[in-house]
Amino acid sequence: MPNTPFKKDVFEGLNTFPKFLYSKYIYDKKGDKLFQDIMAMPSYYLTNCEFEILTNHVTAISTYFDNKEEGFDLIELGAGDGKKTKVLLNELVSKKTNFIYKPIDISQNAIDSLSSNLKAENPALKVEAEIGEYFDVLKRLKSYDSRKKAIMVLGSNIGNLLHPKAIDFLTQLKNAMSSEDMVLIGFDQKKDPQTILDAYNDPEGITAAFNKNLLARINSEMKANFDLDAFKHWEVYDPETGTAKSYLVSTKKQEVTIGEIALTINFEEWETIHTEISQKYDDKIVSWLADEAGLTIVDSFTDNKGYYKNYLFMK
Ligand code: AVI
Repeated sequence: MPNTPFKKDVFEGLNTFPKFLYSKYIYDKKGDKLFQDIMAMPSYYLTNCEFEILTNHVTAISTYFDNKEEGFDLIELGAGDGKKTKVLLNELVSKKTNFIYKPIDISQNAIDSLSSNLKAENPALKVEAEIGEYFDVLKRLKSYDSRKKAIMVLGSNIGNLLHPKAIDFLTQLKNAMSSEDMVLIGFDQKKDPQTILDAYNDPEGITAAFNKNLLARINSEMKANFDLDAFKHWEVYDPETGTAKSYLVSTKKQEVTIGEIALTINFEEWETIHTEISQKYDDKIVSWLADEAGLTIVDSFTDNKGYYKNYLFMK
């Protein structure tokens, strides 16, 4: 019987019709590396847009965060490699701000390399990293010390959640916040559908390898025999709902065995596994999500093209 959350989710997702797997399982060491490669692709505009926003609005954002005598904790959920956050960290350190940076990520690899990297680059910075899933961490956040919390969720990571889950996430964030706390969240915006498809379907096949890393992980961690070449990465975008969806499509009728969970799965030719959603937003959707969660939008910042927006919320 499946005895880990990953195994349980694989068992359930591949026994359901239509089949699905959760994108959070893409991120092992190789998945992290592939995501770094994605963020470096010019077609994956999200990274550069958010970098531009944080660079151009660093003074306004740090002024919102740093308005308390006793300082604050800067908590980042899903910290990744921290490239964008460094803009803000450098500004805060250069102003001798009283704060501790608390990056939180599901990936041990990401946290390890971020912590050593930050310490080397900026010895004056106080870092207290944690490993964990968003929802678990949010529960723990409540019991953090009583200083002001400035929370950041960058990279449009919220876009990997369906709206009900995103509302749940924002509600838990709100519940973990006190009246002076703030949260800055990145939301990728609706735009020319072609631009979005290009971001998730690069000709080099980096996104395909990233998506297929789910199968590679199942192969290596659960003694499975997925033939990665017999699946095709496929991206669709619905401009009406703003939802981009990733699939792995079986290019032939095939049988796959997953030894560790004693599961044999049959795929018809062109049968799909849905693997990820990457939601795109506009102001209306973000205000609706905020209302549902009991959060208020205090300010928002965008890039020159209006491709991406960071919204600042309080409760
Ligand atoms: C992490 N997340 C916000 C990325 C996204 O844009 O949905 C993951 C990703 N999937 C394909 N490319 C990047």
